[in-house]
Amino acid sequence: MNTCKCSKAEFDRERNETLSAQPEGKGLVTIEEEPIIGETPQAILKSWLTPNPLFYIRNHYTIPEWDSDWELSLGGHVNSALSFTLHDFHSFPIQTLPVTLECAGNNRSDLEPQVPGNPFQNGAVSTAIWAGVPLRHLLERAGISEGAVEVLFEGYDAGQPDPSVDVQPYLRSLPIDVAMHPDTLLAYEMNGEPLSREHGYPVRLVVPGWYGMASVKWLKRITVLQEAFEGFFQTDRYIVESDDGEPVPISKMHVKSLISWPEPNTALTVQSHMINGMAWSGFAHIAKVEVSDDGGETWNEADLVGPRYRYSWQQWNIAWTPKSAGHYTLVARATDEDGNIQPLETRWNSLGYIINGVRPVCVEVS
Ligand SMILES: Nc1nc2c(c(=O)[nH]1)N[C@H]1C(S)=C(S)[C@@H](COP(=O)(O)O)O[C@H]1N2
Ligand SMILES: [Mo]
Repeated sequence: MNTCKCSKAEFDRERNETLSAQPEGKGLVTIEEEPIIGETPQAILKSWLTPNPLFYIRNHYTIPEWDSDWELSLGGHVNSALSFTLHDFHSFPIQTLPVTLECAGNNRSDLEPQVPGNPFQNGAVSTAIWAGVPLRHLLERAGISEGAVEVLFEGYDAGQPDPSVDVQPYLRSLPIDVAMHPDTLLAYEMNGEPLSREHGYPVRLVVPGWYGMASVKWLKRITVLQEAFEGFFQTDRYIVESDDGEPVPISKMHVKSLISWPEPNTALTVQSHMINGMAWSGFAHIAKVEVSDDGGETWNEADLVGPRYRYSWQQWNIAWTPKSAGHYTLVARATDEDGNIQPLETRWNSLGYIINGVRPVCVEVS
């Protein structure tokens, strides 16, 4: 397990560095100004849904500019190429779905040794009720031709993903079966509001259960492919190495939990406290969450509370009364209904993805 960031000075320095970049009154903790990247302050969340202004933002490039006549084109290996205006989108029946998005690099700052990349703490995960049109309706209208294997999504945003690489749009593909899944959405609303510019206005992809990189924002073009796509964001990024050194693309979110309260280094007294947090998995419902106050020696099962949906995180809480004054290391670990258990240790990888090992929260009880 990661060692606790137990020294108050060490912890304060870390947090102040991030918070000092945060404009007064704004909720998101800024990681980068341009392109905008910010994480959710989990401790102030009072609800299961993340309010839109507190939903984490992860952009690779500057937010693209809009003219009024946006259109989404759908072509490639289809019977008839089509294009859709926002008006066309509103003519399809609306589908709503609560979905948790987690950036593959969430908790990167916990990795030891450190790796380059956005130094997220635990805030690059948020939940919204998305509304839009299942992608399959558009694909069915165009008609997928024989031999198609993937669907490629292009955003309006573009730039150099790395100084050594040419300017290119944000491009990601999905296997046909995922693209045709009834829950894969082309979303135009988030928590009942039109998508904001930060989150992909006017229409974005939402791929439930997958890490956030799959949910392409500011959609411009959808292309049905006869071959697997091998772009930068699928071959140079969003991959981890398997045990035999093979690159494996990242897809579903691994089982994970976070402690929303208490925050690290909270000063508590010897009385009953309600520890609470969130747990999620891209593979299945959360089956249980266990909490330990001794760094993982002994565990107690928490209550699963609040709404329970397939693709959104699960709230949990547990009453805890410390036996005496002293120093405690609180940890939570989640298990999903497929039997996946959140590991005690993250599998270190050089790009810093899938950081789902339990995260100790040290508290002082007096
Ligand atoms: N067009 C486009 N789509 C994108 C990105 C991007 O940079 N450009 N970032 C991806 C990544 S890495 C994540 S984690 C999610 C973040 O979505 P959010 O900013 O709405 O939280 O968007 C994904 N979709
Ligand atoms: Mo991400």
